[in-house]
Amino acid sequence: MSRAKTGKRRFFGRGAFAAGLLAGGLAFVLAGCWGGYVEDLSEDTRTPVDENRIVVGVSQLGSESVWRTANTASIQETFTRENGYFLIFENARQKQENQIRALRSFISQRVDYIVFSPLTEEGWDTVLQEAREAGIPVILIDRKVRTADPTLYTAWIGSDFYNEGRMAGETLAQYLEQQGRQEETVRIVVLQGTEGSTAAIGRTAGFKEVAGLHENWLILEQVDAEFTAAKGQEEMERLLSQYEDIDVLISQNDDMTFGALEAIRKNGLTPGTDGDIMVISFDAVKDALELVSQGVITADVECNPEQGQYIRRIIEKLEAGEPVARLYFVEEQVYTQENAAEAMEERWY
Ligand code: GZL
Ligand code: ZN
Repeated sequence: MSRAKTGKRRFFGRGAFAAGLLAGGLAFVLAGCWGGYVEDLSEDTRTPVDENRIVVGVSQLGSESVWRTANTASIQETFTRENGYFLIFENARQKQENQIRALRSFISQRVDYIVFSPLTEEGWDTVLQEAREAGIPVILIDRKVRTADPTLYTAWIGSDFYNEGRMAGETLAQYLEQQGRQEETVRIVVLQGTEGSTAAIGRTAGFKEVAGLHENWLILEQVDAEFTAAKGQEEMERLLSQYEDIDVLISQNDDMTFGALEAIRKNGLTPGTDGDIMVISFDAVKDALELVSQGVITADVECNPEQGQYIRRIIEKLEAGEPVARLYFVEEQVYTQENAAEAMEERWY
């Protein structure tokens, strides 16, 4: 719905917003909160939210990993004043209730668009119905919501996590074949990401599909290590104490991998393609690609966090009244010792 066409200019949102800012500022000055110094606000040079700027409310699920930080940076460098946006950015610190509260505040501020990465898939219908009643389009990024009513969001941008899981399995199979290990039992442990998150669900299912094709693969245990380095180390220490022979670690993000590598080394074992434990990871952040080029991590399945421009393109289409697809998959590939070094050059995260 383009603002010009429908005349549906959300001045109220921006107007209220600007008024709020001004009033807030005025109240702040009049209250003498600056220690008695009262600025003559009639000279106020601040530009209220320019009525042609598009107000975007973003609820980011947290800052648990290098990937997440890069995803946030991609959003913040896209929705700038120069690009014609007014960004309201909230970090939910891994709590769904903080995301729901943020979405409700975006609705009451009548933003033009709501963008969020749902921590886990369940429990969003009510707040998404409220956004629809307010006429505010919702764009999902990264993870998905499980809902019986797909019209509750306009579009989703993210990765094909199921395919990421399959790529991890297929790459592991290639390396084991090169090593002639098609017969012996291959004992595998899996560090999963946040339970109930689309990334963990998809990567687990995709890997399992490939594992099912190799009857000599034995998945000893899969455990939620919350996508963090600390939890990854803690759970890997426990797995190493519980199983005397682990051949492969599948770790669903690089942060958990960094923690797990610490645990493996502390246990006196050598991680690596030719070491005691072969490691397959996800995200392919710069520091992990370094380890891939050294053969410490055998393969790293990329998960592209740079979604800001994809979101912007969708918003611009909506502004122009053009139809948008519901699903947008970002490009990504698997990195091994063959291609990790060159990828590191342009990797900024
Ligand atoms: C994947 C994203 C995952 C990353 C982790 O798109 O949801 O969450 O793989 C992040 O690094 O914590
Ligand atoms: Zn073994």
